Amino acid sequence: MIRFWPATASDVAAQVDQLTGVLLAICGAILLLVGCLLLGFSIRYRRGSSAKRGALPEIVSREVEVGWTAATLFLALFLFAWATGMELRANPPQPDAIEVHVLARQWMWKTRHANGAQEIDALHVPRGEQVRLLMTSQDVIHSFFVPAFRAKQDVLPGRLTELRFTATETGTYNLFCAEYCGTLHARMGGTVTVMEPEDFARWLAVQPRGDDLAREGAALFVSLGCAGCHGDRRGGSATVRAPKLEGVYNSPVPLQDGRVVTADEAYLRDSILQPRRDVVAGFPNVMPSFAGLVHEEEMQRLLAYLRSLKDAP
Ligand code: HEC
Ligand SMILES: [Cu+2]
Repeated sequence: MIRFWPATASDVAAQVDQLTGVLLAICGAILLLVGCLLLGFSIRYRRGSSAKRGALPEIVSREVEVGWTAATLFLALFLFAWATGMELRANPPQPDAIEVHVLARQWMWKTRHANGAQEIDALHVPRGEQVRLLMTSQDVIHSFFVPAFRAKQDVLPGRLTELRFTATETGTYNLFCAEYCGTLHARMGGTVTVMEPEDFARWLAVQPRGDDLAREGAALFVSLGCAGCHGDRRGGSATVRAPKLEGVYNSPVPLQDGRVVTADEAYLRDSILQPRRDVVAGFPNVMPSFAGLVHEEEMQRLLAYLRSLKDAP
């Protein structure tokens, strides 16, 4: 069966459809107008017809010209304001959003829930709760696209991108890669299954899993040698003066060059891969770069660990 319109399964889907419908209608009207004029003039001024030719008649006054230029300008501005406003208001971040790490590679999607449950080319989410995807790619640019949610976001190597959505209808929906990424791009897809929250909790509880992400991250933190500098000074293991990482997540960090940045995931990630870029004020620039030493899945675990570190009371 050919589907002309995807299912409507997220809280923004209906609004996006309205906008798309209006855009289609405007484009259709313009197409129709230009098409009819084209056809009409081709018939009227065909070779050999007796229609009057010669200099343009002066019927198009200046007012009309100014009028239609202004009208199309305002139409364009109106569409811009509408679309941008919708985008900005859609899915404001919620603190209790469900977080899922997504790793894209040629040609599959790996998703990982906070408790360590992993899926391949599949994602299970509860209905009615915001889902926050933290995405990165292991190779080339991909794009995470779920038409039923009207949700799409590029997934880039070496960078963390974020996509938030709230599903409103249970069911199974298509997931596509929407950025050409090589031979099997067309088959790089999967499904997103939306379940009732109770069913989702039950599903999540019975998934096979390793340790949770944060625990695995804690082990990496020691094995990679981070703890040697960032470790607990009371324990005496730290030899270099390095900032304490407890409670750093989402807090403001003053940098050497005077800027103050918020330590979100992207900042933490950059701090590990490019420590020279944002040096914390008052600390020596001695942290080595871990680029090439920490692969993306390890980075997910490290970030989960860093975020789990609460400020000691
Ligand atoms: C040789 C000592 C050393 C090692 C090893 C080290 N760091 Fe650092 N780290 C530092 C120093 C010094 C700073 C502060 C200066 C800067 O920002 O570069 C820092 C800064 C950071 C920051 C930013 C902190 C803030 O308050 O904004 C993070 C996050 C971080 N390190 C994580 C790690 C992780 C994860 C590892 C292991 C993969 C690691 N570090 C290994 C010394 C080290
Ligand atoms: Cu792809």
